[in-house]
Amino acid sequence: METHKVIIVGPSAVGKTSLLNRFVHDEFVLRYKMTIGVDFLTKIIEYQPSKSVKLHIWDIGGQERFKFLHRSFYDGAAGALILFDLSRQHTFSSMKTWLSEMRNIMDKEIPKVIIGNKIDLIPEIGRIIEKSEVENYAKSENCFYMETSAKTGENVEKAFLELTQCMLGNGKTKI
Ligand code: G3D
Ligand code: MG
Repeated sequence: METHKVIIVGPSAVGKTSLLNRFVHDEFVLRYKMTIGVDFLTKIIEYQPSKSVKLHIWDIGGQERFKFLHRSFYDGAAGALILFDLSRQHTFSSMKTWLSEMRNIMDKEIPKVIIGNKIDLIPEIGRIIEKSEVENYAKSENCFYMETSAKTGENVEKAFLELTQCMLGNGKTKI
């Protein structure tokens, strides 16, 4: 089976590890220990009826602060999820920094999905970042935009599916 490397990036505490655990193990674990080092998990995804690939999904872990280590993290990645936290305004701008840094480090363009995570908190706290603003930004960066909750599982599978279909050129090859 084909294997592709996918990376999950973004500022600290936006839910990267939670999203990965929700997708791979279908669980939400409260009180994560801070992830130490770079870790990856594997999951097989059916991206078209009877067509599957294996994803190696890398979690930047607690190394968000040690940006000089990033090159090997990005090496060979076929797609990326870039997260921010819908409940914390400043994570939207740090996510933008992440994206531009990623473009500087990587020598080729790869499919990217921007994720606004923690959508489950919106009914409680309201929208603090305009959806249209994020959508416009994503469009200008040639990225998809999706909103997820690692807590409830909303859109988590969809986000990985969207990215995988993008990576494998689904749509372009359809007749
Ligand atoms: P990170 O890997 O990006 O650093 P984590 O983020 O996955 O460690 O998550 C950081 C905190 O956000 C955790 O809370 C986690 O439970 C919470 N979280 C992650 N995803 C969601 C979500 O979709 N909804 C809500 N409501 N919370 C989420 P603690 O309190 O353990 O720091
Ligand atoms: Mg983490």
